[in-house]
Amino acid sequence: MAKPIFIINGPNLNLLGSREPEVYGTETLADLEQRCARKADALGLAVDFRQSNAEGELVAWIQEARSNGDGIIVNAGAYSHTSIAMLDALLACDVPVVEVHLSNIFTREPFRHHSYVSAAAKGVICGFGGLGYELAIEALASSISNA
Ligand code: CA2
Repeated sequence: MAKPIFIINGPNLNLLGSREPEVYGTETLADLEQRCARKADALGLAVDFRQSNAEGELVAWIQEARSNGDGIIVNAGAYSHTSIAMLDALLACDVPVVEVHLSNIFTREPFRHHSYVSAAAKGVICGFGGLGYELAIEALASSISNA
């Protein structure tokens, strides 16, 4: 039976839409969730969309997705650049992982240019705002149907 795609969002993404629209756009996290649900529905998939500011909770959700999900989309926020714990949890997953960032991390400060998460990802999408989440769902849909 098909399992949902886990969409895991990290720290401060709950603030989307409230500040820095020139970097992160004007969509709120709730808007993003709705956008993902609509895209997944059109592709016959289900999504489980979550956000946490706590690294341990994010690790626990990745572990949950190992058995209860068909794939993972992860925007680890600032933990992308620091969290070996999230990397290890993702490396332990057999399901495909797509990393997403709203902004283009490579045109920003040098400390954002490296992401630990990328080493566990099948692919990385950044710089397309909320559209990046839809592209990630499409990419996973094709990985899942070819599995
Ligand atoms: O571009 C992305 O999606 C990021 O993952 C967003 C993170 C940032 O640390 C990464 O380098 C790139 C930050 C998310 C914080 O989002 C806010 C949105 C509005 C107001 C304040 C923070």
